[in-house]
Amino acid sequence: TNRPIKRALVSVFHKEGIDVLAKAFIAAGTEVVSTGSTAKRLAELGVNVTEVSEVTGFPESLDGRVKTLDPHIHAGILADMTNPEHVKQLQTLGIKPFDLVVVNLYPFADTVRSGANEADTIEKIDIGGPSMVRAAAKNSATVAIITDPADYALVAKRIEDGRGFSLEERRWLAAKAFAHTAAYDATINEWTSKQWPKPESITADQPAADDDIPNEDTVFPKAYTRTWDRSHLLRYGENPHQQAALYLDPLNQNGFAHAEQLGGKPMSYNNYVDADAAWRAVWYFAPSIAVAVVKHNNPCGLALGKTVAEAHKKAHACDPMSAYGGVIAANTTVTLEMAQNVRPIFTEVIVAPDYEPEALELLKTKKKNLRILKVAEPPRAKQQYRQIDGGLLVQTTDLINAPGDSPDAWKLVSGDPADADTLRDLEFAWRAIRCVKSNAILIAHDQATVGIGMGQVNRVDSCHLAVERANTLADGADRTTGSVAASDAFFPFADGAEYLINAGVKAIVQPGGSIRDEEVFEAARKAGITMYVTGTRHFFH
Ligand code: 93A
Repeated sequence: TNRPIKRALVSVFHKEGIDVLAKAFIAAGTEVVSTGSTAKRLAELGVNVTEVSEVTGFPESLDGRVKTLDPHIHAGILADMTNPEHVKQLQTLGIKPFDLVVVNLYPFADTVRSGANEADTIEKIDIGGPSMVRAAAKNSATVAIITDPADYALVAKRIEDGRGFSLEERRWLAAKAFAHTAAYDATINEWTSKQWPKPESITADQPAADDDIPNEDTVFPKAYTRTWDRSHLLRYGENPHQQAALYLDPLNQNGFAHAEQLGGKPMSYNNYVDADAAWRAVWYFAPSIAVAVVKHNNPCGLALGKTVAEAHKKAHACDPMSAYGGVIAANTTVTLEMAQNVRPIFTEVIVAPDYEPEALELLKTKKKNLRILKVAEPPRAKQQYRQIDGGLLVQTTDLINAPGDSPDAWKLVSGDPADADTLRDLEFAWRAIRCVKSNAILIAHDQATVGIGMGQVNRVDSCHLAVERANTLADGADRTTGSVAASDAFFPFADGAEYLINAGVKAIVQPGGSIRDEEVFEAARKAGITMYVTGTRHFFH
């Protein structure tokens, strides 16, 4: 089934690497047909090349929009040379078949990324290229299609040794080519759907949508299918026996995954997971100055401060034992003072929008293994994806200002209205709870966490854990009395709330909504503590 490569069609945007092909074409005496600047480059490299316009008898026109879109080209690609009827027709039409097509598409994503204007971006939507790629991939019975410059060396070898490709190999190349054009179109689709939203005039003339159906434009997983650029292989995945790689979103180049690394060892898979969680956590508090310390995707300390150094000190004090080997994120420039405080603490990653030069210098020279990341922009991903076997779950991200986040929207269900300081702590706790894995209970004091109970399969265990952490970690000092508590979802029974009350918290904020709400409120009233319900929960699984 091997078909030697006698005639090739080459049309590539990026010309890098085609010298390898040129050498092979020359050595094997391959007949080469090519578009404008590709032909020019191949000729410079000594290839005896025929211009597409010579084959079509039609000039490249409309600013290059019409180059290869011509039956003289497409019949040559699509003729199945194992079919005698096709062979006969080509002869009658005076068209010669291709054995190989090499295409490298207009760089659409790069053009968007460069900030080009709309007209220039549209011009970089390749039409002729994908048509050739899809035609050649469809006709893998007789044509080999190359879209990946990484395959140039392979194809050069097969041209030179005269073997060409087997049917199996051509089919594999075709599958790769279809994946390439599908991802290319998905990227265009994502850009156009952002650029050209549905006009009011269409909405007005469409029948009313069923309220139960979520807004498709918001949740449809376009971003998942677009061209993600592989950045690099990671040493391993979550465990050393798992393989892993980092892929970058070409349309969100300022996101966390594109962080600039200013020092330290290469990032690992788990470093990325934890640092991303820490980075998201601190932005729930902007414009206040916030620092998060994260371990295993959960905060072991989160705090606000008048300075970033103070915020870090408070966050670290929540659970100094767990902070060992953690990830630190700040939502403002890391100062020298903070860097000095971080220095003695074993830390895997630090991430921030920027660093004072002396702070960076200190961290780089005194903590050689510390991975130092600088990220250009706060998180802005609007959708979250989770793979399940055989499918994909998509949801819009938990909003920074969800309904019920502001104390103005809370309902007092027990005790006196909180004074200003208590309310400030309650609001802090309510904001912080959303980055703690459910079931989450968080005890806070002075805009800092003092005890966090996370990831338990019942709420009362999370209450126990939060109280225990608050007190034992402070060397037995009582950090719960006079603190406030938040619960990410309602208390199904009064037991959890009672446990917190007995430990001494003075106020609790929780969503409410349990059928036993009254029992829970009653427990708070009996103890005379303040309880607010928000009406909105912040599960995080
Ligand atoms: O504008 S196009 O969509 N119209 C075409 O007919 C066409 N044929 C090839 N773009 C077209 N191409 C693209 O031109 C190829 O995909 C490749 O990226 C580029 C190569 O052109 P040149 O050889 O002039 O650099």
